[in-house]
Amino acid sequence: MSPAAPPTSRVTHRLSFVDSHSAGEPTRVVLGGFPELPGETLAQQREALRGDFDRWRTLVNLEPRGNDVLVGALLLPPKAPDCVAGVIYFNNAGPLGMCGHGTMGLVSTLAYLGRIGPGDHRIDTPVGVVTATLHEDGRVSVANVPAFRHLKDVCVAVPGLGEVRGDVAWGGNWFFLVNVGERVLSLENVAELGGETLRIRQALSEAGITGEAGAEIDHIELFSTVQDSKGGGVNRNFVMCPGGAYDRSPCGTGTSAKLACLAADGKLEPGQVWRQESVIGSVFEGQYSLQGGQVHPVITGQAFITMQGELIVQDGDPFAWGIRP
Ligand code: PYC
Repeated sequence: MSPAAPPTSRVTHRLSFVDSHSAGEPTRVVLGGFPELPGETLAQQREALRGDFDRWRTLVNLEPRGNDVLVGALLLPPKAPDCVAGVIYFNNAGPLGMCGHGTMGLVSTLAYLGRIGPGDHRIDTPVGVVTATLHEDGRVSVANVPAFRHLKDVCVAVPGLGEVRGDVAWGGNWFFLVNVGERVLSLENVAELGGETLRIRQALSEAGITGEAGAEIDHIELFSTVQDSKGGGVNRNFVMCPGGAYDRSPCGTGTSAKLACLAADGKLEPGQVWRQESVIGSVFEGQYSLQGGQVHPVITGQAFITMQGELIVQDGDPFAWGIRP
């Protein structure tokens, strides 16, 4: 009997990566090994990823190498001038527009690799250029794309919940933001919150309620304000992401959408700091400036590197491209 081929001879692909988490939400930056995506713009390249190259997304993000919470960040040459990097974000459901926590992870990864230092860095994304500032203490501020409220106080009938009211807002992704008053948003009730937000999303879709130009509202954000022992207000959120996993961080694009709603209601002045807690108690700070009447959010948080290595594909692995339906 001839001996089995040594495992290394069966390796067909190697993808180098660095993992991090930002306020608890993981990001996997793919540095190399991904095939070239066709397209003149990052938006076109994102559509190529959604189409013919989708199995590369599932290889990176899905089990057995990834999980439902993980956000992938494919590092690419930028298309826009003066950018330090281009990036396409994606999760277990498909490509994302922008990703706030992912940008903190990307910037911290580039710093960890010694490719950038403290200062301002322009990053090209499929929804526009964002500027991220790496601070001396390791925190990252992301000057996001302009955010705005599209619809106020929309009512949707949700099975088991009755009429749910919320605002539709853009913060780099589309959000439906629901005020749940003083309800406790915590790790103890994430299963219940997850079920409710998925039902809200389904109800919005069935009712034909969308973002601008019929865009799907794929993120649902519940928010509460609870008084702390000193009489101050603690702002928490629970954000359901497109693939059915909740955001462990306060969600950079979700916090941006929230700032747009606060600005539209006259509840937050330009430059005023908004502390947004996540359902796990981690914090992003947000503030905005008004430029030409548009809300320009800046979200600050910190990412930590957790892992570095290679994703390996071996010939004959039935789950090489992820565990998919
Ligand atoms: O931080 O913007 C964000 C985000 C989007 C999805 C998960 N996190």
